[in-house]
Amino acid sequence: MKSVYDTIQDEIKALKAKREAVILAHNYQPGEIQDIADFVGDSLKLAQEARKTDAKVILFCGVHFMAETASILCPDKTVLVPDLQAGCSLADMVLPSDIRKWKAAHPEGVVVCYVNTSAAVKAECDYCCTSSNAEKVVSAIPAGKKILFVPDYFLGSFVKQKTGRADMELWKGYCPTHVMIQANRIEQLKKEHPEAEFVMHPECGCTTKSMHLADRVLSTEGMVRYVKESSAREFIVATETGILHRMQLDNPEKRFIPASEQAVCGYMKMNTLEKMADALENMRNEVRVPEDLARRASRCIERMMEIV
Ligand code: CIZ
Repeated sequence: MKSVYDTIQDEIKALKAKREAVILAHNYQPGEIQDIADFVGDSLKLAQEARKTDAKVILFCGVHFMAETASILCPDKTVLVPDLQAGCSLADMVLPSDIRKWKAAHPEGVVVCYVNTSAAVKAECDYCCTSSNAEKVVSAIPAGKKILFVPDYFLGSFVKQKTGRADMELWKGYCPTHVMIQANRIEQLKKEHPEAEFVMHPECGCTTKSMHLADRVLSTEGMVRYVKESSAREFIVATETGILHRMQLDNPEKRFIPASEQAVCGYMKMNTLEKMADALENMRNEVRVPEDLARRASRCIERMMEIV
């Protein structure tokens, strides 16, 4: 039987061929967008795919900073997004002027920025990282060097603990979606599903309180891999709920329980099939990072790519 999305998905496929486009979708995108994408993944995997593609146009279904990264890595491509307003509250919690002030207060330090930052912030930073490689990036920085980590406090705390880097200062930003995931609800779910494995994202505000309950603290791509390889049949998943679509498709015989039904990113869900078709049809909503800014922002991204 035809789904309600079939007609528009067929239209997008035709437009994709006409524009010689590739569609990249983040793990948190609505299921119907993931279903039509050429690649679904975390920001690192999608950045790597953007770099490899021969397509002329990249339709990036995620949030703004991700499309900026694709534009920085692929200046010869046209990067489009379904909705230019799809931003990131966490990325908005630090400005380039904040980084300059912080560096001036700690001139001996190096700045590590989470990928959830604007290109303008990345241009002020020394290293970029994602949740899948933050530990590796921080560990690659010579011991004894002071590290200023922006903007996610919880990811920073997790990495600080894992690497034992006492000389690490943390910006106090947070992801409002991951903050919806509460420690007491996780305890309750663990009691209700004693056989379930519990996988948790390091952006969760309750990471410190709930970490002792977690089988693994992982990035989205790490979670996707882990639940596939594990012999468990049930999983409690503490991250944005969009990821459950991919997990369920990959593992139809397993059960996935969101740690919070409220962990839904409003920005990620601004993208729709209709907006994708409109962007491709009218070549609308281009994200292009100006050349000078792209050159400065690419330094910390390239450093990360060399480490991982
Ligand atoms: O790197 C990403 O895509 C984000 C924002 C989270 C994750 O763990 O994949």
